[in-house]
Amino acid sequence: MKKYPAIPEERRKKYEHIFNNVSSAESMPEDVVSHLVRMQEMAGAGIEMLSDLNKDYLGAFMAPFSRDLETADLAIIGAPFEKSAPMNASQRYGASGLRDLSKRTMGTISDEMDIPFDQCRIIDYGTVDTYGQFDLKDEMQVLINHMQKIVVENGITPLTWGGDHTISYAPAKACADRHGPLSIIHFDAHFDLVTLADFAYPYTSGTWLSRLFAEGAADPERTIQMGIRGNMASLCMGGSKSFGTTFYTADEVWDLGAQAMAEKVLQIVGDGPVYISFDADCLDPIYNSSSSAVEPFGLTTRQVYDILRTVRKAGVNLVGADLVEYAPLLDPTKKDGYNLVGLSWKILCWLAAETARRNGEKRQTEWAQAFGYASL
Ligand SMILES: [Mn+2]
Repeated sequence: MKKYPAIPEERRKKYEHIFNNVSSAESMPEDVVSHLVRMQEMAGAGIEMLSDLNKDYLGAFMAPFSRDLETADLAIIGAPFEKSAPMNASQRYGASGLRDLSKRTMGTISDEMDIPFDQCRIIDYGTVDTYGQFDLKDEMQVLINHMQKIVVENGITPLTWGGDHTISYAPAKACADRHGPLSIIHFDAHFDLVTLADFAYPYTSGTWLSRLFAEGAADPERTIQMGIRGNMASLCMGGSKSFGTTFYTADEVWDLGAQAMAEKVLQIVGDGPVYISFDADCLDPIYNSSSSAVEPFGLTTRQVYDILRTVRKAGVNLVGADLVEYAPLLDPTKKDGYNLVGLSWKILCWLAAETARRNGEKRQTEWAQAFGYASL
């Protein structure tokens, strides 16, 4: 049988040379290379540092675990809270589930994003243990105390993983105490504007936002809610009318398109401190059904990301963010978790850049632990 002609020897030799001698780093962007070189200098070992092989000693997105708040600028914090979810669906494992998946994602740095670990000193604060408090409000008080220490006393930017939506009150209140009344960019199927006249309990997943308004910690006139739909929406629309928030139903977000939606967001939020609260149930069940309040006809991860990156490019003063309501036991394929981890990474990159801007300088994350050899 006649074979197709061989690759000319000169070219084949070149490929052989590349295979044996040329590092992938030679064709990578300079900032990515310097980041990898810096990690290698901390005893890293190539590709192994990017995998999550036995990396329990590293935190979210491979950030170092630390509670040394004096040497940190940005903290990823787990808040494992689910007493207020309509059905306890396993939101208490949300943060640890996302942390685990975050260590398996690779190569999501895009042209628009700087490497967050080269922007500021990032730590994974770990998961705040609020259990052992039988009363929900005592459980919240534990989280509030941690957030006050992290954000108010130490000036650290928080990225918080829930937990059900109740938890958002604690980091948002702390951000407001530090930066002044917040503008909230709120993605949710629900308004979360329950009042004490509706339900006389101090902290619930439906009360976090209305409580922030009542305390002057967030401004309804600078708050925009997107993805609203479902039966509970019509029930709670009164809260939006009373407080005066701007909201867009999921249908309206679809009709407008991400670009036009982002422009509306920019008009509403203005130049004040901005906080993003992302309830996973804003997404269509195709993208997330691992919540306790699943609503069809929702947003796509692409829509949410496009809205956020357009707002980011325009420039707002982002001071904190949370992603809540992920219930990993309802996510056997981990698809929903990866969607949320992907959005978390984009928001982390954004928060890191904003933190560097507020610091007036770039600071590099340091890893006390050696990469590569310690765990294998
Ligand atoms: Mn919510």
